[in-house]
Amino acid sequence: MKEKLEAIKETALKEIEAVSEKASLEDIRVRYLGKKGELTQILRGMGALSSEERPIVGKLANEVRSAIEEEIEKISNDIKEKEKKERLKSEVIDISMPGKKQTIGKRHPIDLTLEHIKDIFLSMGFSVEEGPEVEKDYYNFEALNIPKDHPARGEQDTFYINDNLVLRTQTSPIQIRTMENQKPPIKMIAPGKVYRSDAVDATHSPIFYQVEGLVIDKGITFADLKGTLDLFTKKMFGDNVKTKFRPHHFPFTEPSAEMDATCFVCNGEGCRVCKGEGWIEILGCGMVHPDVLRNCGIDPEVYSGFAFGFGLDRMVMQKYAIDDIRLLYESDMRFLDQF
Ligand code: 2U9
Repeated sequence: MKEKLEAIKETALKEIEAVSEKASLEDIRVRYLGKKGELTQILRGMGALSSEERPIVGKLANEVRSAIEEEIEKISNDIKEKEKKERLKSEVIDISMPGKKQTIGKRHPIDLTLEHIKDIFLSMGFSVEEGPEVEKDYYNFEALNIPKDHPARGEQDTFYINDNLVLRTQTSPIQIRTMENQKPPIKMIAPGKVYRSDAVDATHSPIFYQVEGLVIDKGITFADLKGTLDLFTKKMFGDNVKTKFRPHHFPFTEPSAEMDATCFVCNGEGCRVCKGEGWIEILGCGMVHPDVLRNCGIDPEVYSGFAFGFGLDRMVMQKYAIDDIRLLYESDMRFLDQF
């Protein structure tokens, strides 16, 4: 029996030493030390031994068990250590590798300019109003005196959601909604995104920004319009800038005008920004049409008002001498970093 125990010890230790995976160690442990293991079988057969032999064989069997257990423990630790080393090796951080640059965003020139415009009008007592970008046909066109056969209603200009809903082509519906909900006096600007089914080129984008304004009160005249818009232009482009008004036509204002300002770059001399003209076109404006007031439940015999509107993108492009509107929508940090 002694020889058998020695033989078990020798083969078990050899097998354990050759193992390189934890699972195989467990197999060996079960095979030798488990309930039906080889060593256990021997211990079970000890009853047949003489009383002299039993303690000697028992002691030896325990030594063999301890030797096998210790070897399993040792190899198991070796395997763990090896795995840990391999893991650390694979997780090593190469500190010589360049890191990922964390770029911080910037305020967009449209946003910066809009904030400036809002500040100017807020300082003049205007409120800033907002409205939906998906708008009822009535608010976008009908209430503004834009008849069914007006070119602006053609499919080529307007994104229709259905017969009654459009993507707003102007921010004017915000003024209509404000007039419906508030009693005069009203002094408001309506900035926001508008949509037109235009092909993209250097001066056109299907999405652009407008800022419109509206003042309604008793006794408002064209002189109020001129004074307000001249002051706005001076605050926006500089005190030296002069304005002039040319007659124009809009369905929602009567009379209507377009306002030009002397070029803030060359002071009216003629340069690249004003294309040699000395003047730059700033905005459209006019006295709110009596029919538009009536549509909103405001009596044109009691109240009058003026309105104006301009493309914010175009104003940004004028202010920063940008010659392509696409630059404002490409999110190219090389462009945006300049503001
Ligand atoms: C109501 C009454 C009147 C808003 C106005 C303009 C003139 C105008 C265009 C300039 C270039 C828009 O970006 S653009 O295409 N706008 O010239 N807009 S008066 O008049 C209104 C608005 C609402 C109730």
